Amino acid sequence: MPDMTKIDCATCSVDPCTTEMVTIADAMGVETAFHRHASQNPRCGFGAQGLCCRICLKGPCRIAPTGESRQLGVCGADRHTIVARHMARMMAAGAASHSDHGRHIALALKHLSEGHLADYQIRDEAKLMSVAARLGISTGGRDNAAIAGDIARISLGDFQSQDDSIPCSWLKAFLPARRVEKLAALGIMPHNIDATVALTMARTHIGCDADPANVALGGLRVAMADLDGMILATELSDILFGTPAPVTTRANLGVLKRDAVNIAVNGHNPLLSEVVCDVAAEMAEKAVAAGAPEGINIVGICCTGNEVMNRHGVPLATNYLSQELPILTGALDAMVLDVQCIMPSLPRIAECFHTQIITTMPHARISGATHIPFREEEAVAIARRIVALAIDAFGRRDNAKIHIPDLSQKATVGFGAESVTAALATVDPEDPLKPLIDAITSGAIQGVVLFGGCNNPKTEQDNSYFRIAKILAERNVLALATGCGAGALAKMGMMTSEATLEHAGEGLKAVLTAIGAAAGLDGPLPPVLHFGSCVDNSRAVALATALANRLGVDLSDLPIVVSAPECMSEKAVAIGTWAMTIGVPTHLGAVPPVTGATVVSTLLTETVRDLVGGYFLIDTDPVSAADKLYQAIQDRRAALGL
Ligand code: SF4
Ligand code: WCC
Ligand code: FE2
Repeated sequence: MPDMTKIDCATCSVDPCTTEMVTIADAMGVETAFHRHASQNPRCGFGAQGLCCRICLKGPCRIAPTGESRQLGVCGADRHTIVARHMARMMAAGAASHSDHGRHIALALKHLSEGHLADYQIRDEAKLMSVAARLGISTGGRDNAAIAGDIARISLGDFQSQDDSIPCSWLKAFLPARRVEKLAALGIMPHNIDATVALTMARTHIGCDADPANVALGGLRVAMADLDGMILATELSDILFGTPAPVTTRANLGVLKRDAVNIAVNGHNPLLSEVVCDVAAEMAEKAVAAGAPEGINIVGICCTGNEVMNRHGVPLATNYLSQELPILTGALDAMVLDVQCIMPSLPRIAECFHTQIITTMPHARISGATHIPFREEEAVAIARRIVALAIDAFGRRDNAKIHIPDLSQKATVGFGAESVTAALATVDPEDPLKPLIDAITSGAIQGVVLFGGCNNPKTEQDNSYFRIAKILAERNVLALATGCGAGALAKMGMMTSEATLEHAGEGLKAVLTAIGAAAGLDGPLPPVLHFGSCVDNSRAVALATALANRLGVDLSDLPIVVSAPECMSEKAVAIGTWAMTIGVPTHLGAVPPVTGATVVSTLLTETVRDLVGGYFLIDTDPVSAADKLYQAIQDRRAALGL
């Protein structure tokens, strides 16, 4: 590839498989995200501060962050308005993405309930019943299809209601009542996901909402719509595919097998990957006949990976930033893509190898990839075609090019509100949350941190997750993790009993050991519990809400914090914003484009605290970020009198 910027990858990642493979890519002249990152430097200072407006064709307008000259865009918008509009649009894009995924699952559940989807079943009847109870749907004497139909109808209602005095059903059913009332009083409880996304686009059009605080509040409202879409995506996926329970698997590129047909599933939506997993089991003999004695090996990347990892123990190959690298092993036969966080460069890299890159969704195509349109009505037949393509590709492997790093870490995954409650119930069946509350009250557990968000090459891949997690574990803070943060911590060996023994402080270690023993596990629970994909951040909200309701407090009173040390996507911006809006101090380790506007940056890091209880902590240094997160936990403990 021409004009490739050569890099020294010694510090591009703390993941040894990444540095090994990027070094090989560099030597081969194959450009990866790490190379492209280097070639983008230096970045434009206006854009980095959020001061480049491209909302209308009079622009782009670039505004000086200080001084008297060029203070306004052509239309008269000042830097605060420009920054606020840009951030609100990022939140809207995040909400649109998560809720597009949620809508897809809700429509699948609707069609299943109508008898149109022969290839899917309701695999988790207990979850169906608990969701029905939560949404106020009667279940007595009714069949599962009818109940599922009502659940789908209420879920799709969150995309349709035109009465803006009634909050979205899932938020109302899911959050503590006092949080719902508080946000409704502030005008930041959405009534309809799609309408809220559309309103955010409308209000940020040239010449509309120019009050930066008002625009930002609109951003909080659309971020809450993002949460609604995530909750329903997660809960309905559990009904269709099962609620995760603890399972031990492995993470990192060493999960690829020389003697198997390796298929990676990458993206977010489990509707396709679940069926690919089932079909692969059935087609193993065909792979053996094609010369792969170990059959078919499905591995995950990014959040589709997290979904099948947590539900079925499918090993995780890697997370977002290193998604190109499995191709470079020369042993990946196909990568099956659905939606979101998929690098458009994958087919270019695959050109140098035999790997089939397969796109499947009508709104997520990549030139150079093989497109096999996915339809739920024919899911099994389509999955069989995909697996057959992978088996064919296996026959075209060049064995001389195979280089699989000899490294993967054990990871016990499959957590969520249900499985944590089940594990706690082995200690106290009468009152499952009591052991956790007792541990927090006594200080054995100081608080809980949720790691979420992406990889961002502006910092060493996975490093901040690992460092913050270790520091907080030593200080007896229990960690949950989702998305690419979970991928990072799984790859770094933080999801094992051994990690508890090595890194947890005495109090945390004792609690995790007691629960592990009561639950009949081999050892202590891990210090970092894998809570699933990005949409599964709602699982952490479910657990926090259960704790808040049990204690009779609001979410903003709990000693819980969120950390997104490598946030990158618009979805991560939306997630971080709703986390802060439901009352949680939220750390961002990549600086969002707000620094050019003091009105917006002060609002999001300070003023908003008085309104909703949560706030953003922006810090690129993992050690001081860990200190700030710990201090935020201590502030909450002190306010609770602990
Ligand atoms: Fe410039 Fe205003 Fe148009 Fe933005 S909306 S590009 S500031 S004229
Ligand atoms: Ni969620 Fe971030 Fe990964 Fe994509 S998959 S990269 S938004 S954390
Ligand atoms: Fe994700």
